[in-house]
Amino acid sequence: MMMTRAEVAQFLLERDHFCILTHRRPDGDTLGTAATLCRGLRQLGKTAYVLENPEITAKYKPLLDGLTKTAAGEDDTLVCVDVASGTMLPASYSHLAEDIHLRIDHHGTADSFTQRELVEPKTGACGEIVYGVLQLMQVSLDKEMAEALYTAVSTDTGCFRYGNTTANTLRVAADCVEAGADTARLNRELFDTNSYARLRIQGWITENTRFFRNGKLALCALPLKVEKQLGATEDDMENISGFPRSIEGVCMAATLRENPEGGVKISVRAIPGYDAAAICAKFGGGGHKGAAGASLDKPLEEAARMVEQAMLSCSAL
Ligand SMILES: [Mn+2]
Repeated sequence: MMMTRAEVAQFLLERDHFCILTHRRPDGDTLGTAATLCRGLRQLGKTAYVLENPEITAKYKPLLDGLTKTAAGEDDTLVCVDVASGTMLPASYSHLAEDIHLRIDHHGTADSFTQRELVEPKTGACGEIVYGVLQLMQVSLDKEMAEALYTAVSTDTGCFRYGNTTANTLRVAADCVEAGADTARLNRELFDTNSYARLRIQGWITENTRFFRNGKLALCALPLKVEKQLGATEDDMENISGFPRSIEGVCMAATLRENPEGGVKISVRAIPGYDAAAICAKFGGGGHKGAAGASLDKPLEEAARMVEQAMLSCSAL
């Protein structure tokens, strides 16, 4: 059942015990939104926790200080945030998928899988939706809540640089500043800090990216053994596919990484006028025109040649 923000506010007000669920490989939006909702519900005198996500990385751990628990209670109302499908839940609590009472999300392509849903595909970050609901419930932002909310809206919009940034995103961010969020510190930690391993990976990509069509198309095939040699963890690799696209003149870039279990993960990034999803669709994947992904059960170099062909045939320019 699809619900409006007002109906969701009413639903939350009527209940007292909450457990909030986040998605696997959790990002700033799912975790920041969960922390915001949890703190907002507590401000109203309710019992609320975020279910511990085993895949949380060090960068985001402080957001959830004092907010987590390890198992959902019998009487808990289960709310998931920023979770596009049941398969997006961490394996350790995927069994809860069918019991979720409410899903708050902004993924338009998502399958409906919960009893009640508030989904706004045009909203830049899930945090904006939850903040809108909390405002209807007369919750007022405090500093901790504001820093969690700012983390949600800033990370999903690439620090307000991506096309999903709206006037509302910026208004929400302004509210966070007014409520005391230290946005300069958050921006430095979230967007202006690189691990040494990540910089070494970027160095390798810089040296080894191949260019086609006068440098408009780029492809980087990153062997797993290079990731290991340079000491990169998944945390260091977050959003790495955006890096070759950021090279001057590159309109569309594909990054290929080897899965430890075999096969290759393809991520394509593109600027307007190019279609990353069309490339990935050729390999059974999908996504948006600007960012898409696919998997290919081939050795790295063979996969690279196939992706190169797909990029050349899809781009007339
Ligand atoms: Mn999101």
